[in-house]
Amino acid sequence: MNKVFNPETASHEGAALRGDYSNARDDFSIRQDWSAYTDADHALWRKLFQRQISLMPRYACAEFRAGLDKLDCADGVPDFDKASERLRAASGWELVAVPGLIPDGAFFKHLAGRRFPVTSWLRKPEEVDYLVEPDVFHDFFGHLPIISDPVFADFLQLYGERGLEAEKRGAVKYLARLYWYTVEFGLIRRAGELKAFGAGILSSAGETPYSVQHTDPLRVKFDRERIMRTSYLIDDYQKTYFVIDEFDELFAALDTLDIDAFLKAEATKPEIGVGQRIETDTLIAPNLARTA
Ligand code: HBI
Ligand code: FE
Repeated sequence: MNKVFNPETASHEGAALRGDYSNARDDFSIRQDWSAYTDADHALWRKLFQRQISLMPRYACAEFRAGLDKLDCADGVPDFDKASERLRAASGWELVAVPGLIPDGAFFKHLAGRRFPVTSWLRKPEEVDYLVEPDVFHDFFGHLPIISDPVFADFLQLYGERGLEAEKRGAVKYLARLYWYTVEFGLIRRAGELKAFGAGILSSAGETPYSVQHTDPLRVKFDRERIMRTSYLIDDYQKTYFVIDEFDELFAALDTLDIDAFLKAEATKPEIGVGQRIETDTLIAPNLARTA
């Protein structure tokens, strides 16, 4: 998610834990306080979980599904300490609880240390279908499963490292686009079929089938420079998705990125709009919709 952190406008209404940065440590982490979740929270989690899990066999990549199995989180809002143990065993990552969006620098530092910041509060029942800021369902269900894949896990750590570097050079905006179109809204092609791995897709009941099957959005073969020049929407389904074939492509894209060279050459070219197609795009067709 890519909204600028602003404690002045951070929401204080609603569930006990929402948007309360007052107890946050210097690194913006907090204690999860699992006992504060209500029965209604756990019931809402199960409802969200059941709706998404039914979509996963058809729309999520195998690595995401394997990671989700390991996290064992069907029964209610998960206990972060137990989940950290499982993630540590799978790929050497853990999670830290945060009150919501945190500043870029703090976010990058956690990723560079193989800690994924997970928002602790859960949306309200009237928000089941739509939320602009991340909550615990988006962060946990959407992000954590794929982090148990070793290649993706290393890519995300490297993103944190390169993010810290980008911050010093005033290039966070371009790194954030790479994150948006991969970690949040990435698709992968497997045996000619599109599957999703992005957290923004896989935590959304509507965007999960939309991203893979709908004929409206553009699907473009992964292209680092192209993505870093493309703006994005935070409050609607994406108009463009980028497609990889292997998670190694993500790691390599960051590993070989020369931030200064990008700023000098690519960043001076015109910005590419959401849903805009350019000449060099390799387009990829959606999966044909079949009845389940
Ligand atoms: N904070 N909790 C949280 N989650 C995010 O996804 C997040 C963030 N802060 C900054 C941020 N994302 C992005 O702007 C960076 O990836 C650039
Ligand atoms: Fe996210």
